[in-house]
Amino acid sequence: MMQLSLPQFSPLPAAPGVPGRRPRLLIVDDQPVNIQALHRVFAADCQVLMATDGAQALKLCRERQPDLVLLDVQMPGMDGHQLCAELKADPLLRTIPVVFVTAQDHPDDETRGLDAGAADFITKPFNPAVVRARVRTQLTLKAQADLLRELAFIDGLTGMHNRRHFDERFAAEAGRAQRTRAPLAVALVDVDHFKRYNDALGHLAGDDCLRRIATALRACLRRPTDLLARYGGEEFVCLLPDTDLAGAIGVAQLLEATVRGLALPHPGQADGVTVSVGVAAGTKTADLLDNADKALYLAKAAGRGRVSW
Ligand code: GH3
Ligand code: MG
Ligand code: MG
Ligand code: MG
Repeated sequence: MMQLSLPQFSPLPAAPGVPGRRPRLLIVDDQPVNIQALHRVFAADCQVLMATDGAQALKLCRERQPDLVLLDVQMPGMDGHQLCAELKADPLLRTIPVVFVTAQDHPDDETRGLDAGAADFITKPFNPAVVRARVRTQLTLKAQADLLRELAFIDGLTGMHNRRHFDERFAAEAGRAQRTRAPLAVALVDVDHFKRYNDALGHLAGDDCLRRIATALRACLRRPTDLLARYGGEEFVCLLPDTDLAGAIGVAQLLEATVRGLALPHPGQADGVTVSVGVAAGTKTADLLDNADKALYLAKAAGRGRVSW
């Protein structure tokens, strides 16, 4: 068998998130020999995922969130254009750059690929150094875009996700809950009598109190898909995919007990700083936030420092 000697490549940028994490590439092609050829180009410094059809590729994208997809056009079943369109229609997957790698080099094919949302277009047979250079460009752009998104979606006081991020994730998870009939739950957490806290101890102490509560709440969540965000001033929101009402009430009770357990002194409450939590869950997601808000009102009216639904 012919031995391919690879030219010296310049390094690929580190993937965003964990420092030093190798970029994760997904190679999709119905011909294993084509996958192998691309695998050789990236195996040394990338984490390489492989799929031989569109459905398998879509599943891997959902489960593993690759940093970039190298995509063949002609495949039986779901072809490259269809897969690209699916990725671009999914709010959780649309930021993954798609680079077509194809034997079709007619301008019409290229235009069709770019119109479908592809970031770039490489024709086969490819030159390994050119493929790497193009992938490097796309990975750099993706890392910069991820960083900007991260900054735009983080709350400055607590370091947790902000309302804007929550709204995006809520819309995506609500759509998924309706499609899959898996229940979605939300818990609204509101600090009790926080105006009195500020009035007695000052705003800086209030800020510090919110940071401590945020850290404690964050430690309560167990699943990687659970989301905690700052919803507004002294309100936090917890989004729990695949969680029914009973499960969400359990999480909410843990949130309430954890803040109580901090035993932060409160100027007007003998048992310290407490939160009230309103919970709602279901597959009908249109009224979910409204219902959680109504439940929160019930918790307040019933005496605060408790969970209602
Ligand atoms: P309730 O138990 O009914 O929720 O009473 P509350 O006093 O917590 O509710 P209210 O909505 O009347 O007041 C919320 C207070 O939260 C007033 C506001 O100054 C304070 N707050 C909101 N955001 C911040 C913040 O970022 N830092 C500080 N220190 N205080 C904040
Ligand atoms: Mg093919
Ligand atoms: Mg409030
Ligand atoms: Mg409050």
